[in-house]
Amino acid sequence: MNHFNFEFIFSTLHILLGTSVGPTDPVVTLVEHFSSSNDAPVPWQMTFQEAATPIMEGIISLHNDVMGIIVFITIFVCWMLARALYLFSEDKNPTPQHIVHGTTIELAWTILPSFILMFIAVPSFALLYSMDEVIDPAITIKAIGHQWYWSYEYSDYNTEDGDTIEFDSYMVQEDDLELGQLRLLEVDNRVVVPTNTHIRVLITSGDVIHAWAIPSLGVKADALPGRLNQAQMFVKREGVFHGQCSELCGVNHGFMPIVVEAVSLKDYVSWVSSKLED
Ligand SMILES: [Cu+2]
Repeated sequence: MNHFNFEFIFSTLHILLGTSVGPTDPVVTLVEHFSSSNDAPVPWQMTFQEAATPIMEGIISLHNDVMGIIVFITIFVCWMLARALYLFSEDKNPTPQHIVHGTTIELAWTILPSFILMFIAVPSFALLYSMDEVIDPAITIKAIGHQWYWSYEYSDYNTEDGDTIEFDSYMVQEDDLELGQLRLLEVDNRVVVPTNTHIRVLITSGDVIHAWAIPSLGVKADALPGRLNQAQMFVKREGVFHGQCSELCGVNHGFMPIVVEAVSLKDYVSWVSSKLED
């Protein structure tokens, strides 16, 4: 697991010390931790959910690179500020200098940051344009936002009667949750996709603005009425990926989650045929 999680650390400590504190059993927490992929938020989570697409891997690695640069800049600026404050005193600096400007230093503090920005811009734009690129998709899924649920259409498949795969996806209410299902994050009809396949998602809305977003897949696109937005995903591993509507869309905005289930191509084909038979 590549994320920093307080619960995990506490559980490990409890097991080492042979103590059990709090309502959660540390052993259960630990087992859960190693047995499930981190494709949904966990308590006290500090970093990203685990990446399942090349795009999300790129986002995380760009974030890490930029964080390194931020740390360097922050330390440098704080050091200069502290030093200037410390020396701005008659005791420490009885004869102040009268310099008000200097061409060399002004050139340096203009050009140097612009180089840092260019250094960040190159990988950032490369990532941005690769996110926009839809490479010959094998499957197209249409996600339509509604107040307050999502509906999906798989228009690649048709029966002789002209039926396609269309379904609504509602949140599972708290009272109906089964053991292991996540509160506010589980839906009655999941979006099933195959792994290692280029998938295009067309995103739109039937009423107000919503947004289709799944952290682990690196997808977040607004669903606008009368407009078709496009996103792509290439899921590298099987799993259940949780997301939420990410645009304030009304009172039940927090209750229209998104669940994508990535399965093998074989399982996907049998899912499609079972859906077409319905
Ligand atoms: Cu919404």
